[in-house]
Amino acid sequence: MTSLLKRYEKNPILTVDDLPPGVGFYILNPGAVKYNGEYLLLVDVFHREGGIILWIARSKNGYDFKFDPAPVDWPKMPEFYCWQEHGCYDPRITKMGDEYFIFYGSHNNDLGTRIALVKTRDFMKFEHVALTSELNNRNAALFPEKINGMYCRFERPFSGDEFSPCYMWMSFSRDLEFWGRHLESIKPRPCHWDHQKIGAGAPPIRIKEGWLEIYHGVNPNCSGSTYMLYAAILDYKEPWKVIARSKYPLLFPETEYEKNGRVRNVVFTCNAILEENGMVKVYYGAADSCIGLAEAPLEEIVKSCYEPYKYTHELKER
Ligand code: M1P
Repeated sequence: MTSLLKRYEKNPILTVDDLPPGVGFYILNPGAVKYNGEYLLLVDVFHREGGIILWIARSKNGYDFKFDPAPVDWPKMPEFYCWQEHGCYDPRITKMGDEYFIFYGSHNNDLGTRIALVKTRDFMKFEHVALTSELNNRNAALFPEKINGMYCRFERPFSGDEFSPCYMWMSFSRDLEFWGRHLESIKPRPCHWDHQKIGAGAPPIRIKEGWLEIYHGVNPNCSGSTYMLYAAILDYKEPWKVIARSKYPLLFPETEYEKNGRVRNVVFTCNAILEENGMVKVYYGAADSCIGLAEAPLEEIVKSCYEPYKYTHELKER
């Protein structure tokens, strides 16, 4: 294995078999947070009745997780939006003060996805905040601090079909409902594996160099796409400015459970946790089917962002 992030030896840490029998088909892409002395994963579950629901799994040590007996009681979308939510997925959790804000993909089977926001203080009761985007936008991740007095987020609008090139934008808000002042942010890079489409992974983590963003980069191939994780460091005050960026993926599909499943060759994260000892825990969906954990020291992730690109195209004489 050559990924910089090292997989937990007992991966996958959760599969659909850890849910009560017969509930769902696949689990994936959890939001992750440390709350009240526990690690919580807010997990996407492809429910057998149709739609994607969210279900919490808890752990004392960050490695051994157990699902709650019942799914999350997710708040209903208010009728005045005239938007029917058939599924909620890819939750990204950001703590601000005593509240935890969760951006997620609000999915309508006929129309597609918009970004919605829910908040909680205790991971028991969840409160709707707003439907916050137009159609065909997702991968929203809220910064844990205001930037120039405004809430700030990554978002990932896309046009055309799911496979059209698209990338990360930032937007700003005074009230968490209406978002504007859109700015282009991290973009695909030619000649790298993140050259087709990219989207925010974890909400940014404050580090001494600025902000650490772990994002996914997608590379198309003749049997689908490969999803990999990369890192970028952003300027603290002007986070749309990329200071450094990992040249090589931090994690790419190498194991059986990442290469085979509902969607092949996917590693996809919604939250990373920086531990007090300097380790970064990345919880991720594998092949849109189960959940893995991979870790690395923050120092090494940062160093990888400043590494020169060593690729050389050597033409050998025959
Ligand atoms: O199937 C891989 C991923 O595809 C989508 O990601 P993106 O928005 O980058 O295209 C999402 O549906 C995600 O849930 C899924 O894991």
